[in-house]
This record gives sequence, C-alpha cells and structure tokens, in this order.
Amino acid sequence: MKTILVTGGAGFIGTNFIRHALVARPDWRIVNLDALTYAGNAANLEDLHARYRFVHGNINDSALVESMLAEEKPRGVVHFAAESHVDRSIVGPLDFVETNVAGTTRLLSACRRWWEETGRPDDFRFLHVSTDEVYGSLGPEGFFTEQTAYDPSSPYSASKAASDHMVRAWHRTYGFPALITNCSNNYGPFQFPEKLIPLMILNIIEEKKLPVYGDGRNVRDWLYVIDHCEALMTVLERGTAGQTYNIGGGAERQNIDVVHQLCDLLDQRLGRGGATTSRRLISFVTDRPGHDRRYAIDASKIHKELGWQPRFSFEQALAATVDWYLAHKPWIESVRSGEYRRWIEVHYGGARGKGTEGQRD
Ligand code: NAD
Ligand code: TDX
Repeated sequence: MKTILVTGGAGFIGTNFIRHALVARPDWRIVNLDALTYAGNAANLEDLHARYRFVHGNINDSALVESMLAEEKPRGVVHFAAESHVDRSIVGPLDFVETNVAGTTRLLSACRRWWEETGRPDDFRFLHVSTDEVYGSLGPEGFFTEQTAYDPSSPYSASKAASDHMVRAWHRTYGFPALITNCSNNYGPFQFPEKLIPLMILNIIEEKKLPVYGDGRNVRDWLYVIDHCEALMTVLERGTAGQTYNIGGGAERQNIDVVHQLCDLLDQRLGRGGATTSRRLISFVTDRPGHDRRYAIDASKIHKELGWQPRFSFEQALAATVDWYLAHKPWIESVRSGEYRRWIEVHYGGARGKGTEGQRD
C-alpha cells in the first residue's frame, strides 16, 4: 500500500482527485490535510472509509505537518490547498499570501526536512498543483507553453506564481523532487458556486440574474476535472522531478458562449423556452479589474512525454456537470450557507444573491 498525502482535498479538485484515485489506484491510501475554509467541505468525502484518512489542519502548522509525515511516511504529496478565487483575492489579498505563498513554503520546508532525514528516498515526489493564470493574458493568437514567461495579473495569480517559484527553488537549491503542473479552468462536480460555471447553473435554476463581466468575450480553456485528475496521477507517477507540465482541455470558449450553452441545457431540462428562456437573465456587469482576456494551453509536452490527453468533450462534460448540480440540492444548500452568504452580502451588496440589478459595485 502506497500512502499519498493530499492537501486541500476537501475542496473542488481535491475531492474529485481523492474519489477518482481511490478507485483507479487500489494500492493507494490517501491522507487528506485540509483546514476547511469556506471552500472546504469534509462531507464531500464522508462516505469514504477504506484507505482514506481526514486530518483537519492547516498547511501553515509545520508541527502538525511534520508529525503527519513521520507517522504516514507518504510516497507522494499532492498539494492543492490554496485560496483559489480571483475575485476574493481582489478584495482580500493577504489570505492568498498567507496560504498560497507562506503555506506552500512552510509545507515545502517540512517535506524537505522529512525527506532528508529519511535518506532522500528515490520514490518520493511532491506535486504542486498550479494554474495557467501565472502566465498572464493572451491576445487572440498563441498558447501558453512551459517556456512562457510569468506575468500574473491578479493577487491570486501573483500568489500562485510566487508559490511556483518557491517549488522550483526547492528543486534547484536542495534537489527536492518536486514537480509543477499549470492547468486551465476546471469544471465539474463539487465546484464551489462562486466560480463561473456553478454560479451560472444555480442562478439559472433559481431565475436570478446572470452577471457576465465586461463584454463577455474573455476566453477560458475549459478542462473537465476528471481529465485533470487523470493528468495529475500521470505526472505524479511518471513525470520527471524538476519539470513543469501544462494541462489543458483544448476547449476554448468565450464566457458568453458558455453562459448561453448553460441556459440552453437547463431550459431543456426545466421545460423553459420562448418568453421564459433563461437567456433573458443575462446581465452584463462592470468588468473584473485586471481581467485577463484569454487563456489557452499548449498541452503537447504532457501528451508527447507522458501520453496524457483529455477524454471528455466540453459538450458531454458540461451536460454531466449540469445534471450533477440538479441532482445535488442538499450539497448546494450546505456549501452556500454561512460564510459564503455573508461574503456575497458584504462584497456584492446582495446583487448576485438576490438577482437585483446585477452590478458588482
Ligand atoms: P478550492 O478553493 O475549491 O479548494 C481549496 C481547498 O484548500 C479547500 O478545501 C480549503 O479548505 C483548503 N485550504 C485552503 N487554505 C488551506 C490551508 N491554509 N491549509 C489547508 N487547507 C487549506 O480550490 P480548487 O478549485 O479545488 O483548486 C485546487 C488547487 O488547484 C488550487 O491550488 C488552485 O490554485 C489550483 N487550480 C485550480 C483551478 C480551477 O479551475 N479550480 C485551475 C488551476 C489551478
Ligand atoms: O460571475 C462571474 N461572471 C463572469 O463573467 C464570474 C464568477 C466569472 N466571470 C468570468 C471571469 C472569467 O473570465 O468568467 C471567467 C471565469 O471566471 P472564474 O470562474 O472566476 O475563473 P478564473 O478567474 O478564470 O480562474 C479560475 O481558473 C484558474 C479559477 O478560479 C482559478 O483557481 C484557476 O487557477
């Protein structure tokens, strides 16, 4: 049995990763360290018992991390824990520095100390899960490759860029066996409804305004979360330490087209159309400050070197995602209570929650 330490496993991608990996890798045992911020939900994984352990704690708690490493002796660390929402980073950047920069650095330090003390085992690897947002914004042409210079725009992407630099430094300076992946926008089950796709799905269901930033023509390269999880397992098992791998879905879409597609999928399922079409709810609102125009990933390195490519089409996986949200109303209610509701009230004056005029400021 091989133990993998996952950080941030009660969030969106981590939950999917743990659920998928426990099925796909019968010889893995997973220990999940998560601080359960507003974005973490231990209930996502409460049905898992065999080969799974949850530890409630913070990556900044080095004593806890050190004791977990000593006890669990993991062969791999998959580091998801982060503050992950760009809009939140604009109104409150310090949490992003604390977790994404300081937390990642403390985690690296604890892991390196343990790795050295245990004789630098050859089969240990640390996989840092990062974002394509570190590369900044593209014009209408071109793709991000692993050689693209870092040029982050938001406090979120700047904090992820800093964490990537730390991971790279730990490899170059200490020989620590770390790998980095930079992926595009994920979507799928268990995504917190502050991100574009789940927010729009829930607002359509509840007939609230659909706040589209700016002209709605910003482009994201959508990656189904299960494809992402398979890519992460591939990199953890077969990637080369010290290397970076870009992961993309090959599904570039303008935001407004994604919103139209979600309206149409839900109209079919909810029996709406004509004068009641959900497209009537679309509301163009003030643009996000520093809003990156286009992201698009060149994923040829991971394809050529490790044989990974996405399995799901955007249309197929978007429909599956809509169906998941329709079938999981209690999950939605539980994650939208408490802190999330308060944050929306404070920062959006209830506009998004209540579907009033749809303006952010
Ligand atoms: P998420 O916000 O849904 O989940 C983050 C998880 O980390 C939560 O469970 C939270 O409780 C936990 N966490 C936060 N701070 C912590 C701390 N200090 N100590 C321990 N746990 C902590 O995020 P996600 O969308 O699942 O993203 C996971 C990772 O993937 C992040 O590093 C993010 O930057 C990266 N990423 C996400 C996307 C995307 O589209 N969602 C794309 C590219 C990269
Ligand atoms: O209400 C909205 N209206 C809107 O037009 C929201 C929430 C978003 N948008 C736009 C902004 C972006 O162009 O939709 C696009 C996607 O927005 P988000 O879902 O907030 O994602 P993004 O900012 O692109 O970042 C995401 O992908 C990269 C994740 O949140 C990051 O964690 C990841 O690193």
